[in-house]
Amino acid sequence: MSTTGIPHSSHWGAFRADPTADGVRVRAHPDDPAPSALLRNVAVAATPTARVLRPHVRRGWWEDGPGPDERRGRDEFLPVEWDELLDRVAGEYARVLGEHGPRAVYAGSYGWASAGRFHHSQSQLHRFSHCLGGAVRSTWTYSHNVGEVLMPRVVGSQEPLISPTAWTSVEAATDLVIALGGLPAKNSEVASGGITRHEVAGRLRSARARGAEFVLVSPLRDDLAAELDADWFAVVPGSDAALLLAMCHVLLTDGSFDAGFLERFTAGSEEFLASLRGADDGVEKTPEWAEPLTGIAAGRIRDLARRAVRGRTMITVSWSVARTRFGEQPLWAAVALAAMIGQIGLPGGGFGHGYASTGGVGKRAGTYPLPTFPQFADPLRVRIPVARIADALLHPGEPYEVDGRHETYPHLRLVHWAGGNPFHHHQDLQRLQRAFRAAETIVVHEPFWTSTARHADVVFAATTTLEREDVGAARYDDRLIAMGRVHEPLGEARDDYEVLSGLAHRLGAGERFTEGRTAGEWVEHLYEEWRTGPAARAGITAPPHAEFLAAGEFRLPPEPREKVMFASFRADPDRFPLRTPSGRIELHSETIAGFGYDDCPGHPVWLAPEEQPDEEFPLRLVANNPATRLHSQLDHGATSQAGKVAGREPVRMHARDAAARGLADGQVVVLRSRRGSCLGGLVVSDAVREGVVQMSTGSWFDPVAGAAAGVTCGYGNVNVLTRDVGSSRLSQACTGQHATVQVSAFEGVPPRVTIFDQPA
Ligand SMILES: Nc1nc2c(c(=O)[nH]1)N[C@H]1C(S)=C(S)[C@@H](COP(=O)(O)OP(=O)(O)OC[C@H]3O[C@@H](n4cnc5c(=O)[nH]c(N)nc54)[C@H](O)[C@@H]3O)O[C@H]1N2
Ligand SMILES: Nc1nc2c(c(=O)[nH]1)N[C@H]1C(S)=C(S)[C@@H](COP(=O)(O)OP(=O)(O)OC[C@H]3O[C@@H](n4cnc5c(=O)[nH]c(N)nc54)[C@H](O)[C@@H]3O)O[C@H]1N2
Ligand SMILES: [Mo]
Repeated sequence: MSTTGIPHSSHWGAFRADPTADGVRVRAHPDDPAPSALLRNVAVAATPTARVLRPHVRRGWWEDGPGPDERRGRDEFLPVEWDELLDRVAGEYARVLGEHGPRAVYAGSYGWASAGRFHHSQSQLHRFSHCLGGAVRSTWTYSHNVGEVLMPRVVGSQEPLISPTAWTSVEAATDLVIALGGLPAKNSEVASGGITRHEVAGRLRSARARGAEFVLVSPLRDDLAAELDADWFAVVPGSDAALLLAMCHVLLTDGSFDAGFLERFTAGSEEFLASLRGADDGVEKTPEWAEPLTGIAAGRIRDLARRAVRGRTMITVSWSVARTRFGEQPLWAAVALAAMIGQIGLPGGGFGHGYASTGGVGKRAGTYPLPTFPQFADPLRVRIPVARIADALLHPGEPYEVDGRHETYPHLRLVHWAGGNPFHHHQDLQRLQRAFRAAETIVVHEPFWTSTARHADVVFAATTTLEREDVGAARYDDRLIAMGRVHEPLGEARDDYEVLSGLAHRLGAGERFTEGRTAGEWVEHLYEEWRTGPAARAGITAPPHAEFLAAGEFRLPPEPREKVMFASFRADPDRFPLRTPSGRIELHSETIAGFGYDDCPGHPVWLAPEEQPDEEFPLRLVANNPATRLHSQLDHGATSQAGKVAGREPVRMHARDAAARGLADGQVVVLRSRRGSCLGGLVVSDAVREGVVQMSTGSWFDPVAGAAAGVTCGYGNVNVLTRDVGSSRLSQACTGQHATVQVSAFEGVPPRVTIFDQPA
């Protein structure tokens, strides 16, 4: 690379860093056409603020030993010596494994941690537990759990969410983009594992310049860039399935749907079309039926359906639309609508799930192998759906259903988390507190005093990515980045690898876990293994490690072809059938129907979420991903802090809703739901549909400031409000995107935010 600085990478962009007297200076990668403002959050990681500088234990656990404990989350923390603590934790592992076996250990450890192929906390922890006979793990993601379960049943794979038709194809060929949940610029700033070039905004702009038109279906107007001149359908949150079914009904009654496509490429279209006519419930799914549900005038729904069959149409459903109660329905209904339009498998047409939900989706096919840290096989193979963690901790031994199976929650006694923040990502945080208090030991690796660290018994002080070397690479990016160490570890922080090595040695698995390599040796080894093995076999000529380091990065060759999802299926469905029972797109699934779930029947239907606005909680909350940070990461960083209002997480509301409550822009407000309450800083905005409030995730859960203010969280963690219930028995997915709430003025002096202080 031509410019100076230490190459490094993050989920929100590759960058160069220079150590300075008081921290680090960060600059975007020179080839990035649209660097993310999130880069300005990075510098704070190099300061002691909110850092775990030494290993700590909770006093009650240290003195009284493991066990369910009501003090968890409010007890004192003691700094301890590394060796003493590793001995104690190894002893606790030996106890739990000896008395109860690996089914008593939970090492799912969901979370995004940091970029880098070796120091990936979750991979590290999984390898560690696989060396010890396994542990209960989680399956699927908070991001797109519904798609992970439903898409294989409907179209035979996860392609619509992993690698849909390429952006380049949309840019070149799409006439109309219908974006449910939008294509928010904020989300495409992030891509798991790292991203060198942020291209989504540019692709959308050039599609628009060519003449493509955009329809935004979302309660928020800014889910699509203003420059795209979108037609805004300010839909009622959670009603997309009704909108889509009504559009299907219009095509059916107009006779303008592609009957030949349904015949040749789908299964179950008869049942689905009959259901539109009311075969299931006697109700015709007309635009007039959908109007009161969606808040969209019947005439506009009818026009949109007719526009959709006029040219090449791409329907995209953001991941958020499925991160809801009955979230299977809008996604399946979108597939059905795209099938009726008949353009699946054509350039720029059909559907996708999650365009712009990250910067990676649709970027490239990601077919090349990447350097990979081996985790070994999981000897236990017991998994719980990722968002059912509190259920599992609170209901050991109890049955639950998922994807057609009857399962039982294991009794989890030892919980081990590295690289995730469940007290950010999970719903109904007071319930999660009860769940954590039911465990016997909670071990957390964290660079920062997050709320999860504060609810643990053992807090291992972890290094940040800036404090170590790694190789950066991601499925949707075309660079390998030689991530360099930017500064020495703060305090006594250690790499997750070093901590786990210490535990593994004490438990007799040290040699297997480390294979005798230091972290630095591993990084070089992963690169060289990749270079001489899978990369060479894929025809990639990468330089030896020393040259890679000197260059700072390596650029992968361009992908061989532009991707159009299901193009070969369309060309010859008998030779290239989908991996569904029928080999076709299943508009009605006998398999799913056979499960007998009333919360997810055999074809897409309209199901109204149980929690509807009422007198007590009249507003619909949209709890989306934040614009100013990645989840909860670096919430104390410059960009995140600049976005706060009155020192709290902003909550946006329409002017008429604010006026009805006598609320003014900039004031501190209280949000309440059936689960809990938090403070927020009010922003009055006409970009929000009336009756909706929007508050992003990721402000750290601050129960101390909450207690001072008489609320659950005094800073603005939206997950004290959300409901901890699965999407349906099919996917059991996170439904954190929605809740019903009330908002009122906060009376009195807002409490000081304490969550970035060192704990007592
Ligand atoms: N209400 C609601 N809730 C949601 C969502 C929503 O839409 N609405 N979205 C959900 C989604 S999609 C997701 S993906 C989740 C995200 O949830 P998480 O991925 O759990 O959130 P992060 O804040 O990214 O947590 C990562 C943690 O890893 C730590 N970390 C970083 N690097 C390292 C490291 O090297 N070692 C160690 N030990 N730790 C490290 C960070 O400090 C941070 O605390 O949230 C979910 N929660
Ligand atoms: N800046 C930033 N980018 C991120 C992340 C981050 O934390 N910060 N997180 C990353 C991760 S892990 C993920 S999984 C993705 C998440 O990607 P998404 O799930 O797509 O993102 P969200 O921001 O949760 O939601 C997108 C929009 O959906 C709209 N929406 C909500 N409910 C409804 C509804 O019922 N109907 C319709 N039509 N629209 C609705 C909201 O207005 C919201 O702004 O983002 C990734 N990108
Ligand atoms: Mo996510």
